[in-house]
Amino acid sequence: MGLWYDEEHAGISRIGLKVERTLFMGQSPYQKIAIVETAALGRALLLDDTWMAAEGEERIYHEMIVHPALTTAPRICRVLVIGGGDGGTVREVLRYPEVERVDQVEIDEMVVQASQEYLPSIGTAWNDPRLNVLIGDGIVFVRDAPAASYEVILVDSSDPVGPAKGLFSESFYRDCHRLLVENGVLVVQSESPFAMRREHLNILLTLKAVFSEVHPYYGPVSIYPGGFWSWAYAPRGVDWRQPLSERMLAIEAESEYYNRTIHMAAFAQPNCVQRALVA
Ligand code: SPD
Repeated sequence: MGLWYDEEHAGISRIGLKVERTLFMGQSPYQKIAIVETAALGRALLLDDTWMAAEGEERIYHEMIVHPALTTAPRICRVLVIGGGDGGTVREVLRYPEVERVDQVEIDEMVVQASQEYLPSIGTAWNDPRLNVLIGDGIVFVRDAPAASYEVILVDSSDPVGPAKGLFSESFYRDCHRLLVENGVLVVQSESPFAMRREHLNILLTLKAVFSEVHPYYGPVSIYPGGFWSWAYAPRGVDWRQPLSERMLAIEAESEYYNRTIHMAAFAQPNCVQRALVA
């Protein structure tokens, strides 16, 4: 049978992978951190026994959290990433030559250090001179940062429990709105529309209280509950339907999953979400 690592979801289901060996196990001030070698998907990161990223399928999640915003915002010189301590999100952001600076604010230094050591295939851009990694609380950072300092903000958090809970609050979204320039975009990971319907809708409705438009979009992530995940695109005057052709061509040529057709299709909304958003 061998050793299996299971994420238990809501006490009624499990997402399990066969584990060949444990590479890192630690307890930071914020959470339990594990990095394991799985038989199916290579090395994988878990926080508090919840799957975060696995080498064999992380590209879908990281391409989807980054490229819809980065192909549509007119200017993308200054990008803020909150969370994302495994390095996959900043790797995708730094594929754009127009990006001049990425500030990444991650609360848990141990996640960054363990990922740098054991997940080098995910975090391939740690040494990019445009990247400025700050260890600190994203909530405090956005509260104190000056208005209109970023063209794109990406929130690559864990689930809305424990250390990430405050990253789903209305006051946090208000600070993100203030930090964005006109014609800027905020994207947040927004849980599973099926396995975490209540959380997903709460995120969309909370964002809607702050941004005049909110557009959820969807894609597969096999190691997350439900296997089908979502992100929410909250623009200040940017149209998600208009990716810039030159940028799209360059990005889709090298992506595992993301392309123009996926971009357009991902924004199709299930009826249950549509109804909740107009109610
Ligand atoms: N259920 C897990 C949700 C985690 C989303 N963020 C993952 C971080 C990958 N960079």
